[in-house]
Amino acid sequence: MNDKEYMRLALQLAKKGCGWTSPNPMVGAVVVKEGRTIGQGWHQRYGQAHAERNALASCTEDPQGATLYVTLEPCCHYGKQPPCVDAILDAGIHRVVVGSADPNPLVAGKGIAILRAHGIDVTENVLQEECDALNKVFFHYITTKRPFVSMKYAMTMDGKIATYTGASKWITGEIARNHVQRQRHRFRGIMVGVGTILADDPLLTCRIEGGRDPVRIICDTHLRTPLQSQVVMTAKQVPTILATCCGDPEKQAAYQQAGCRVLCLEAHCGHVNLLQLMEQLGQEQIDSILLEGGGTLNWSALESGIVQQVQAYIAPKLFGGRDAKAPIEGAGVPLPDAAFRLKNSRLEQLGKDFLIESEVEYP
Ligand code: AOF
Ligand code: ZN
Repeated sequence: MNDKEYMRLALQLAKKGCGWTSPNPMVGAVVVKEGRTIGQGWHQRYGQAHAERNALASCTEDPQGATLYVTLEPCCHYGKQPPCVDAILDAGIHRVVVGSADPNPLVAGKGIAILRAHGIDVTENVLQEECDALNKVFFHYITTKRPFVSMKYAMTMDGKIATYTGASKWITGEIARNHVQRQRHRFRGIMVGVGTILADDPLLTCRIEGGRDPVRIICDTHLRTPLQSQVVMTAKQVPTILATCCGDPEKQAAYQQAGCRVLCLEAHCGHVNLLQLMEQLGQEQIDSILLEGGGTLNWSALESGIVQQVQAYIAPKLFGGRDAKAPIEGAGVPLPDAAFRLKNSRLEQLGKDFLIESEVEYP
């Protein structure tokens, strides 16, 4: 096997941490000695041992003189864990092959510099694109301190998210809907507007076995969420945040008694200030948010510049209907030239449906 093949193995190991490592990265590592894979490890859970130490601890032979493949630059700081560079030096590793550089200001090239200063042969940027893509959430969060927001919606080929009667169950098939459930496991928060609560009374949990529920965030400027809604009724089991501009202590208390947290924020154009909300959620270690709309919140989110990615699930169906809703409403842009532009689009077929995933390109 060559460097790329070992790095591919390290990437597969890293993915096993998906959903459990946030707000830290997914990382995988492989130890290879004279062509034999003698150790493998990954970062399993936030706060626990890093991938490099797990791989070294799993070695079936003495790693002295071996090569370590790791998807992210080894750390050199004391955080919840001791520096990985120390473990690499102690183990007598001769060569380190790295996928992504670590933009964490505590590391940022210093990990690699320390290894080189100790005479270790370091090769950088092996499968860098794949390694970077794996941790796009971490890279965004560690550099901006705000959550990575993915706007997700399911629509027909004529761009409708419901029929004119408001019915939306279901637009896409089972495979696409399971894919969405996996996103709910992967993202730390899920955000909707109060309109979605009033229209659909959703639970917003992750229904895959062994999955993790995201923190539910409801943007509710005037506190109109019904106390009898499913999200409020289950707030003692699943963390639920109401983001509001309503400072009425009595109204707030009713939600708090039900187990919700109420975040009172500034207003921005008559709605919750989303940038301020993202800053607060970032401080609470929420590194990623799946934005499940509806149209009013989706537009406000785009306009506020908080959206990094769009995930459009598209069903080969047509609903028609002048009054049938579209995924993004609000005022919209006046001219095609003023469009929000998307880049690095990826297309995936999910049964009969398609997912287009793109990054938002802010000027
Ligand atoms: C991880 N897992 O496998 C690697 C990480 O607080 P700590 O000690 O867990 O350090 C977290 C930082 O360590 C993280 O932001 C990243 O820069 C670096 N590498 N982190 O959680 C790992 N290799
Ligand atoms: Zn480390």
